[in-house]
Amino acid sequence: MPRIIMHVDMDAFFAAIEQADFPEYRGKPVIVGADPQGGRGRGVVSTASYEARKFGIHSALPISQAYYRCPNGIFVRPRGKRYSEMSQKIMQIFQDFTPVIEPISIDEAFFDISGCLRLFGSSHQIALKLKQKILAETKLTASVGIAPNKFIAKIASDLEKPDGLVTVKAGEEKTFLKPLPISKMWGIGKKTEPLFHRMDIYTIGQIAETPPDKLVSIFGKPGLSYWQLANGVDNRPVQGHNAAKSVSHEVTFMEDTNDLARLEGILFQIAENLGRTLRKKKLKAKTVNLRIRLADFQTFTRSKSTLHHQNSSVEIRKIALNLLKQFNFQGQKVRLIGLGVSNFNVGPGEQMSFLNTQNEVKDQRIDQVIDLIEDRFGKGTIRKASLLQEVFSLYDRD
Ligand code: TTP
Ligand code: MG
Repeated sequence: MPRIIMHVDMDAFFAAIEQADFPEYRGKPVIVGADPQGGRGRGVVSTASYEARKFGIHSALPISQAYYRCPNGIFVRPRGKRYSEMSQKIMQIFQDFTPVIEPISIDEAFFDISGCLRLFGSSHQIALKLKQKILAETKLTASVGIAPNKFIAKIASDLEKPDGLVTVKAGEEKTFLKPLPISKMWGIGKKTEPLFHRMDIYTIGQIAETPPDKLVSIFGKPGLSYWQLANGVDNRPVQGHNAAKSVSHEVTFMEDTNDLARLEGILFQIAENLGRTLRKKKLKAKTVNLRIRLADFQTFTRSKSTLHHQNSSVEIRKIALNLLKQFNFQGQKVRLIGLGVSNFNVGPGEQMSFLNTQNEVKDQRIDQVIDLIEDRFGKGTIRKASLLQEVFSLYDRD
């Protein structure tokens, strides 16, 4: 069954909030960022309204340049608290549609809507409903991309901005990607792009047609990802905010052992439990990880991924025993043995149920999303988020 992934990204987020809060700014070029100081200001543009983009103003442009390009524009300092508040409000609206959302920055998130079509008809209708709800509750517009995977959904949401809605159906992935410039690909930035150009490759379609081993010989391991993405293949699951990343269990021996039958017996038991846990949580895993610590404390992990996600104890056991068989004990005894599974997808039953459940559950989930956003900001795991934090602390006018 092909998945249906939705990517939502707010339009000109900070600037649109300014226009929503101050009606006199609507329809006008609004530039959020540093103080232009009559063209002598330092610092950069955070974002610009679409009216301002017509003057060539965009995120990260020096504010002096922005002033030069549009001296009559409305220049405002960022109001970080207000933008966070609106971000939370939007994430809350997303929550009304699905519990499985993956926020990836202050104004965008992925959902997996594979399980919810029965309730709402089509993915197109779901997207329209979501956009309407966002507009009604925040006076902001969002752009939506719908596709069989994350990579294409993200590209699709960007294509018809602002207020866009682009759907790519299963089977149409390659045709959709073919004419697009390589700069649209994840992972291809200013350094990698010229390498492709040197190979006379300018479109994603051309990457798809290049033999993968050639790409690997030039770009290393990422070469294979480029090739897979270019061919419309991307199996990454939408990671719900409370999704565990792995489940594992390990045993440390009182006395080091080289009794293979005993090691096998332990793996057998752990595999049984892991499979049961996965099935209970309606999760499937793609990767099985065997961990072994030898008598001299050297610790090794050996992993094997299956073609498909699975939650069978038998399958986990088989893979674990195979990994054990191939392991080089270096003539040493074993101190610790562990087994785990990772690389989950969420089972279809769990993916989407429109959340008309108790408010309590909903509130809990919203809290978790907020925690997640804050976690991510704090740790700076997301480039944009950490950048935002800097912007906030520098220019916040609250
Ligand atoms: P984006 O979603 O990249 O941009 P946007 O929402 O302003 O415009 P678009 O319609 O193209 O999606 O970023 C979200 C917010 O993050 C943006 O409103 C301001 C902030 N931001 C910065 O402060 N600096 C930056 O360099 C970028 C890219 C974003
Ligand atoms: Mg945006």
